[in-house]
Amino acid sequence: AWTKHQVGGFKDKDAFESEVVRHVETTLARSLYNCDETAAYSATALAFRDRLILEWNRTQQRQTFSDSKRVYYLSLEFLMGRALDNAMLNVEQKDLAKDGLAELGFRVEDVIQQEHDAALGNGGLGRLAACFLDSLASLNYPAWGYGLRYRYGIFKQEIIDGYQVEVPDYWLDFNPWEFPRHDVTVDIQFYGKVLTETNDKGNAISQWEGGETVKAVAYDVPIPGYATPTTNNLRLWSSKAASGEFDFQKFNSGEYESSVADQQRAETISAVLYPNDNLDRGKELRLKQQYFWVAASLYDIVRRFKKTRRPWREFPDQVAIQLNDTHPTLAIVELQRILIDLEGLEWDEAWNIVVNTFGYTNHTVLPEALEKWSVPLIENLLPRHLQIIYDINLYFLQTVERDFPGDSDLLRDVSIVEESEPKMIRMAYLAIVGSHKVNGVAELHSELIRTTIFKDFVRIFGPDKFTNVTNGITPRRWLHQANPRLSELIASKTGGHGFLKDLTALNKLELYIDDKDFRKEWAEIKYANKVRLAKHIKATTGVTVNPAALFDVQVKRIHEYKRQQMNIFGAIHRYLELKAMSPEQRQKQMRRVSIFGGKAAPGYWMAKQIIHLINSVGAVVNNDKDIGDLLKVVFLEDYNVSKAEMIVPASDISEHISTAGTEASGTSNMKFVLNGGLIIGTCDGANIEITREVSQDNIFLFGHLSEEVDDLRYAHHSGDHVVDPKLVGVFEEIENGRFGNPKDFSDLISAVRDHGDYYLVSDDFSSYVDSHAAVDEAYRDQEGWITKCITSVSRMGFFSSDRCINEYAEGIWNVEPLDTTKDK
Ligand code: 26Q
Repeated sequence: AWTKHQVGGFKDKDAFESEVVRHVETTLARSLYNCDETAAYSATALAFRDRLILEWNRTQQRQTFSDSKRVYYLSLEFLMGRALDNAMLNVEQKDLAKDGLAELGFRVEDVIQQEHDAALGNGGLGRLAACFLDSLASLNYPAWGYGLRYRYGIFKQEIIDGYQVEVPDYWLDFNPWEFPRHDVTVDIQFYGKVLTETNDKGNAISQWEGGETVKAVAYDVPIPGYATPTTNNLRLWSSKAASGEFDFQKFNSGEYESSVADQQRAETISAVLYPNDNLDRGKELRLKQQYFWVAASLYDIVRRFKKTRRPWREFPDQVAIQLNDTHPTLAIVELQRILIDLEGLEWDEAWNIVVNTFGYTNHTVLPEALEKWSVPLIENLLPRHLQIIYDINLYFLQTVERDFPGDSDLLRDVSIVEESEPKMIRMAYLAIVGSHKVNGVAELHSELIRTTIFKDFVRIFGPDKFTNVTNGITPRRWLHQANPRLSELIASKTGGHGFLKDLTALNKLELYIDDKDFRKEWAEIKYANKVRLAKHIKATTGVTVNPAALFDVQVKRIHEYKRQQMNIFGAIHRYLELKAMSPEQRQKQMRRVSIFGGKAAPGYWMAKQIIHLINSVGAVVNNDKDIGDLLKVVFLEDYNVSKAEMIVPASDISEHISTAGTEASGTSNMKFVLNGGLIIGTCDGANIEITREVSQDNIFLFGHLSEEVDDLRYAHHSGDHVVDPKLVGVFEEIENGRFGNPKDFSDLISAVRDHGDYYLVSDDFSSYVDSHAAVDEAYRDQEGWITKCITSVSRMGFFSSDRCINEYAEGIWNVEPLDTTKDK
């Protein structure tokens, strides 16, 4: 058994306070009299960080001595958000910090807000990686994350005259949560050529030589688990010129500028996160990032394994590596290269080790997001890797030819090398061939990859290689941290905070469904969260919204498949209907606030038009005296993790309305329901499993099913495509100039009307509008609504990322938690 101050915390409030004061006066070199909120944040963060370090060291020692199998989660994105609030809550000392800071004259909530988000990710995939780290630590799994330490995270979004403007996110000015390890470096090679010789046994030996070298420097970030001493490590690599590269020869011989240029080129590798979400564009720098990070991580993993002095065949008993999408697929090739070229293993023995080590998670079926790299690009940058990829493909196709003789269509279809001009390497196929398990992220999605994009591989490898692990979210950040009052209310009814570690305990709430005081408190919490968001909306957009109105929220990356355009068309339709009513009739309508947020990839034209349309509609609707409180449309600038923590708890209904079959899972859907909001959504991704858990009565589903999508798309091109009449009415008003220059929005309209409506906006529009009418009716009955919300929350236990991580651990990694109570 442990006591709280042993788990990374402070002995008491005074101990905390004196550490804060010490950091203000020494580390920050300031006097207490000119300590502002920024300094208070810095000192508090440093104080908590100091406490984490001790458990972090102990955890690493414990994991090394126990010699247990470790999980390595390779992700190009970790969308962590803020660390201080999370650290205080995970060591269960936020109350202590609150009291201590109050004595120093600060409010803990204000201090927390000073922190800059760690925004090393685009959206769902990056946030999933962050939730997984929280669960791995909270469940005591020996696990490391490996990623890139981008100098610039996802850009900051400003809205100027209704348009998105991107501003760089320089976040490293003061970051107490990272520890540079200048002694942990790896030299990474690029370009060069392959020399092949024959050894004494007559075997060909290949060596990759020459080229340029860049140094990878490790930066470590502690990841504290909730209410456990386990503090895992996230290792982020930063690129630097290799010694010799910033050449003193050059420097002295007057080539100062070119020597600085070499250095800058090296540092460019980890300079910036690519801001595309669900889109692959084959840029060389992106491939460099991938190899740089993969090679440094594998070197590190192999070095750690070698210290155990075990034989190579035991590598997969010690190491599980999970590939977060295809971005780290080169790790498969790199490990094979290490084993055959550097360690001298035979191909088959090496390949066996490789396949048993890796697992691959697919996050998308969208064709434009499936990664491909051109052969000439790889050949130039990584010549030896291209050879190994060709060999992997050769041996793979030989087994296919053996098992399906004469099926040349099959050989062409499953080949890792696409026979195009130029030839392309299909990274997902390489990842499948080089892994022992492939998983999708929700049931429908896993079924779709088995039956569509990867169906041939199911024939070849059999069905057992393909599996599902439905995504989850950490209830620590997405309930306890984001919605502290709701967390306390739940704790008071379920017997303490145990539900934060076993989320199925939420089902005890259903016992209180008729408890008047409980329901009242529930409603008050939701209202208070809406008031807080209303204040934020007022402060940032100037729009006054009524917290008693129904808050209708869609916050996520802007993408045509996610259909924010359908949402804003729906809002326009609502506006037109209100305008057409008599004042008496109008006053009987439900009040709504339509809230949007999300970033568009900088080069994504359609997504940017959607943002502009939302803002243009807001400018008209929000200033229309006929409408008043009945409808407001707001776009919240710079949606990110810390904003989500405020927005999610304030929603009544949230929109998860992707074209069926396109959203692999979605995870914000889970966050909203967990915080007592309901969903309007399509039968897509995890919406389907949410429906299974909370029941059909507690979710507003609409639209066509994924089985129908192909036929509908086909029909659109057969000439008789008719746009839904309500949508025609919406288009007419846009084209009349009611929301500004219609030219600004013409591509949004023609995508639906003239270009085949690929995302089925028109097909789903009337059922979407009907479903919103059902939402209004349900919300009219406030008591009925609260019952739906409580019931839903009580049934959300399945969606904890703890459940999800346990499934990976058992079904894919074969790892077990490490007992933390048996310390020496
Ligand atoms: C690829 C190549 C080059 C540059 C960028 C990329 C790239 C970057 C990010 C491709 C895809 C992504 C991100 C994908 C993503 O976030 N997918 C989401 O993953 C979530 C977690 O599984 C799911 O819930 C979402 O449904 C899925 O869209």
